[in-house]
Amino acid sequence: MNAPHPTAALRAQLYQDMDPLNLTPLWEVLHALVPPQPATPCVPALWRYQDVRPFLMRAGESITADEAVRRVLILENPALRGQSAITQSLYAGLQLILPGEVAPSHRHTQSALRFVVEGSGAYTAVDGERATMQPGDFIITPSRAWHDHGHEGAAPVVWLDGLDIPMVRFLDAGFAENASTKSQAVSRAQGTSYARFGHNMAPVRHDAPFGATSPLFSYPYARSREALEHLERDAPGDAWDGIKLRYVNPLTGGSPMPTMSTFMQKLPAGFSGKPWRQTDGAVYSVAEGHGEIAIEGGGQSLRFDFSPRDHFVIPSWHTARLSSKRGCVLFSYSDRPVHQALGIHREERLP
Ligand code: GTQ
Repeated sequence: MNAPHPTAALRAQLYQDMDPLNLTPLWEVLHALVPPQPATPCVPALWRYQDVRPFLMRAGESITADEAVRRVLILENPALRGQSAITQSLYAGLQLILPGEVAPSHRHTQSALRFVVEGSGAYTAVDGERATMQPGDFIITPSRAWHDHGHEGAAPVVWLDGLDIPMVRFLDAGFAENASTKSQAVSRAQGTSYARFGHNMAPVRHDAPFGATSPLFSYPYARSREALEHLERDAPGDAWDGIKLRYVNPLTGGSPMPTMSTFMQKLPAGFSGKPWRQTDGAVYSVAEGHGEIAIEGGGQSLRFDFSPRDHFVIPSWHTARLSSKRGCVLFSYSDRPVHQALGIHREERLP
């Protein structure tokens, strides 16, 4: 029997002796800390709406919007259970509001986006102005803006909530407060923000009312879809994305929120896209039609067929490829503006 290697014993003793001082050797973890390429713990996942909807409706029978404050089922990445996260930086949930309900007014540091999945007639009120929701509308709740949701229509309304909750938690920078009234007072007519900022024009004397966030807090589906249809007819599509547009803050041309980019794309009938990968993990909501997403990464290769109102996530630096036999429309969001602000965004379009 050989004695333990003297250096091994020396090291083991070092680790043990310094441990109470909360000291640990870099050389044991360096490779994992500075990986040769992104090594996300996240995995690809798909939530079929037909599977999720019954649980949303049961949530509707189990708790009121008022009691829940926000009646939401969180879409948790299967590899991040318990963390309320769909990627390391992003949160996603499906929120249900029933006729006559109010989700009471509050505000927080976290930015939120809504993408309307089912039903119409609910509204989000932001800073004194209501935006009525139709399926496919993209709505913003800026950081620190008071917001409440209500529903004066006749059938359940469900929307996707996309928030930067994990990012703000990582930075330990979040503040929140509840309003003293359930519904904020309406101080501006519906459509005022759209008239001011939604027509490639802006008030001559304005300050950005929400700082770095878009002053346009509702982007109606009818307008986005019209643009995509027009481009599908009259302009060449992209071999990776089909016809894809990014939503912009009209005052800056940048992303609508400082922490999240949002996109809408149309895959023409018969589209078979080329593969790509990007550092920003992305969450998708299927607005219309059917298609297929193939995702490779982390030693796994998966394919999901998707249908309207389904949701799926493509983790960072996973290779993905979209296709659709009969055409479809997809909404998506990611943390791209943060990658870009830090100068670390990377995208690879593969042949
Ligand atoms: O509507 O304000 O899904 O604060 C999670 C946190 C929705 C909201 C969520 C929130 C909200």
